[in-house]
Amino acid sequence: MQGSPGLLAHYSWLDDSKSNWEVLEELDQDYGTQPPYPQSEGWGLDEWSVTLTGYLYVPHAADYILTMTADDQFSVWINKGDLAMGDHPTASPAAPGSDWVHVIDEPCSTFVCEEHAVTGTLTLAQGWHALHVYYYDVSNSAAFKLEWQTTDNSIVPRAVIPSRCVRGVCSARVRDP
Ligand SMILES: [Ca+2]
Repeated sequence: MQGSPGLLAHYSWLDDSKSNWEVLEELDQDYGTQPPYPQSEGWGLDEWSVTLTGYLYVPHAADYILTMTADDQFSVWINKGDLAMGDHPTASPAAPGSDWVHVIDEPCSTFVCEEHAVTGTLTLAQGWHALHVYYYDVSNSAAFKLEWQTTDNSIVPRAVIPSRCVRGVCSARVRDP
């Protein structure tokens, strides 16, 4: 898989009133009460999102537990089969026949949620898998962390997914779910 370590991050405030793209290496981010980019550049404190897309390298075929710790709204999808990035998940659950698995889904039905962990488990083959992560800050502080481990903790111990195991891609079809 070519490209730099990290995932392609699309930051958006108020439906792309402001937006920016960058490669995000660390899947453990704490923005405090600030927006991802300076308020002096027009970014608001709240109601911003980041969509991370790219590929995840799975080192061993195994059952994996993913844990996302964040506030407000977040989701994680993994494609168990198709490596094409054209068919991003657009709904929950993914369309019938799709290989996208909605591993983690936190819609934060109370509007604003305190930071908390949500886990999902799935079986993955060794190799690259398309990955799609969505985070939305409604208000207050903003942070997210994405960890993995195998159910047999001796194979892949719980840790933040390392940047060397993810690759971003450039795609005009990347959209918020
Ligand atoms: Ca928040």
